[in-house]
Amino acid sequence: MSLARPLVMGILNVTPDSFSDGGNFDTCSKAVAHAEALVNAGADIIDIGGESTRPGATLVSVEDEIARVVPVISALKSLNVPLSIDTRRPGVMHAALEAGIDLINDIAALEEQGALEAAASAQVAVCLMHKRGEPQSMQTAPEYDDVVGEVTRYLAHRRDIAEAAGISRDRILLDPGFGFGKNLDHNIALFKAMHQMIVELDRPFLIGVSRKSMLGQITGRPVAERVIASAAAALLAAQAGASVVRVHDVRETVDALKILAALQ
Ligand code: 7PJ
Repeated sequence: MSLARPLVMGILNVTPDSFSDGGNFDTCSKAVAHAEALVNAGADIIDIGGESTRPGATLVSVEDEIARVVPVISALKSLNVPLSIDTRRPGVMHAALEAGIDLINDIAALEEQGALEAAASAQVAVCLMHKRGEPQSMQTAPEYDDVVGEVTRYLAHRRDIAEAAGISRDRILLDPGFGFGKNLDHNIALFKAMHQMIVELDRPFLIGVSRKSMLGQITGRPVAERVIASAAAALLAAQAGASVVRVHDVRETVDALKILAALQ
């Protein structure tokens, strides 16, 4: 995958609505239709997630997560677009690799027992993200002495551990993890330090701020009205040197990045 221009990763949540559950045909076909729309809108990568990691989300079993994502991965192989799995569970990683995934996007930076080995067992890319605490409780008063320094050191450490486990440098992406155990001041400090962190860590960055509460806190808008704020933030991330932006609103982000490429 070339990172010569910033890539747009489209978010595909495979979480069943209300009463249907994982492996459900309706859930799968809706997800596939949404993925096709993301690709038509210009997505370079599709990020498939079967576990909600939003603040306060409830846990799903490994079996349910696999039952949700694997049929979707299999159905999307024919789209010929790189596929990413958003998971922190080694069991899900193995199943997704088997189904033909190209990138493991782990909000726990391969910390779970067996995750490093799972990722190293295949020639795929990995994204190592910083978070503090667990999604269920991480937004209750996160504290740092020096958020930029602490996140930078953590990512350097996980980068080195991944390399030592046999994942080659050119397959490693890093992510400061906006909103994962960070308050608005922390998120702003990290965003402003992004360029410096990319230079210091010497790895491509993947940035996910799409529709997140930090944008709601800045604009005062509810989640359904954060499209412009999200595209603006994706544009600024790309300008700061991010290699991949993870977004819900692909068409709008692609337009914003076209403007950046043409007018910068
Ligand atoms: C991120 C993610 C992110 C990476 C989620 C949401 C929460 N993976 N998965 N970075 N966020 N790498 O989209 O609001 O920021 S789930």
